[in-house]
Amino acid sequence: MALKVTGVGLSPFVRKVRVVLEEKGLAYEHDPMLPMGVSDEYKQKHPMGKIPILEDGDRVIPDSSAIAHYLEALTPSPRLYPSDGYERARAIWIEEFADTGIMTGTTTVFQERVLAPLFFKREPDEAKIKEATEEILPPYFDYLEENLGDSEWIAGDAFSIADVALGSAFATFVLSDGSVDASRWPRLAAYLERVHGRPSFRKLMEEDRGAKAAAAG
Ligand SMILES: N[C@@H](CCC(=O)N[C@@H](CS)C(=O)NCC(=O)O)C(=O)O
Repeated sequence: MALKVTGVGLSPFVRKVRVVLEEKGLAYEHDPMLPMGVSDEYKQKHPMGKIPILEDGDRVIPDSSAIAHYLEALTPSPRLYPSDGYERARAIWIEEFADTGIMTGTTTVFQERVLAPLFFKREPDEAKIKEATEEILPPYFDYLEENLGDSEWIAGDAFSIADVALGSAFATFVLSDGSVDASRWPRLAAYLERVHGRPSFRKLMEEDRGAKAAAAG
């Protein structure tokens, strides 16, 4: 069965899905569609016109979280959702926190530092970057630092969907020259190096850097 992902690779939600596919060793076709001016045909597949969607033959699944669940059922090994109920709930919570909490800060920095000059042809809004990096993100980093403790991964004892989602949100930040101060958040900084050092992330982050360089001309 042929799997197809639609959505530009620089999207953190598309990256999240592609990391899951890489981790599970699944081959797929990739259509790097931008989520602007999407066709009526696409809106029949995703009524909000957002990316990503996954297609598996005539099955269509919108939303990165729904797609990750589908891929887990399709290919259960390696497991990305902890078997223990509490750890599974924590993994799903951290995934949500990455997608809607961390992402509010990291996406703002990406929009201002990368998209504004390269695609919108305007100067970055420094006030928005300051608010994201000095007000929104630091308490979130404190929370992650505390939750990591001495663990290798954020939920349970193995790499999980929570690590995929956090790694993807932070990959957007790294691409925007954002960094986590290792003297203030040593566990988080080391953890992110661990996540981004995995072959799945290395491959896609290399592709991201290429896309950014190509856009910069
Ligand atoms: N909860 C969705 C979020 C998807 C999302 O917001 N995608 C952005 C790109 S990063 C998008 O399509 N934006 C276009 C729009 O909102 O119209 C998911 O996890 O897939």
